[in-house]
Amino acid sequence: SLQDQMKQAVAISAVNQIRDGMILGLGSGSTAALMIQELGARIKKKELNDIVGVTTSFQGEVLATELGIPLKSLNAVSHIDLAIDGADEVDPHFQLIKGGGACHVQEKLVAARAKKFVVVVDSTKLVDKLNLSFLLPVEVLPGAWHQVKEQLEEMGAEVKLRMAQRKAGPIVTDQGNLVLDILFKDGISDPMSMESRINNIPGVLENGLFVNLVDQVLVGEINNNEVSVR
Ligand code: DER
Repeated sequence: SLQDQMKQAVAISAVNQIRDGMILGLGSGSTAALMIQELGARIKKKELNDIVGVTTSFQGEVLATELGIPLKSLNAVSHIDLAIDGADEVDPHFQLIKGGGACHVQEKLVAARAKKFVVVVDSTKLVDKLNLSFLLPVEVLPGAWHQVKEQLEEMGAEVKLRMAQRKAGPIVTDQGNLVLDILFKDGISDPMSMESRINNIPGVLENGLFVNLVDQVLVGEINNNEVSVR
């Protein structure tokens, strides 16, 4: 599909920024997976050498392991040179909603640690205002999900516990927590204060607002059927 072509184009353009010896933050989701595949191919062809990856999910860990990309834990690295990850929404100030894949806890740790954080998206992710359509994920301790749901509702949000597809009951994250997906009917105009307000609720571990973390956004878009990146 066109969207897949856009994702592939931005994934490749991000990999072109990688240099030998880098410690890389490897994101989660379908666009990041294409980036990891491309990285694995270049390592296999010895076009890239001495790369160390830090993953942001079991998804990334499984894929990178299958591709033979050397991995280290976050605690084992002194820094991250470049982190590459997808996003669900990007606003004009480069603020993000992430967490469509419920991986935003480790993704934000890696993004915050990286010297350069590059986001790879297809053009459908660009929005004027966050949370008008894409739900904001909030990772909560399993024992606290109901009271957190009520506190978010008091803040004016619609709140849904994210249910699993091929498992009975709610999804469980890589950290063993649950996810509440929330929507403010007028969207989020001040992501900075909203991020800290939500994370300050007892029982909340993290939410999918990524504020002032992005250094560069690579966008695949279709201009006269060409996929361009900017
Ligand atoms: O879950 C995540 O944060 C992913 O990075 C998501 O934001 C983007 O996933 P996609 O590339 O499959 O659209």
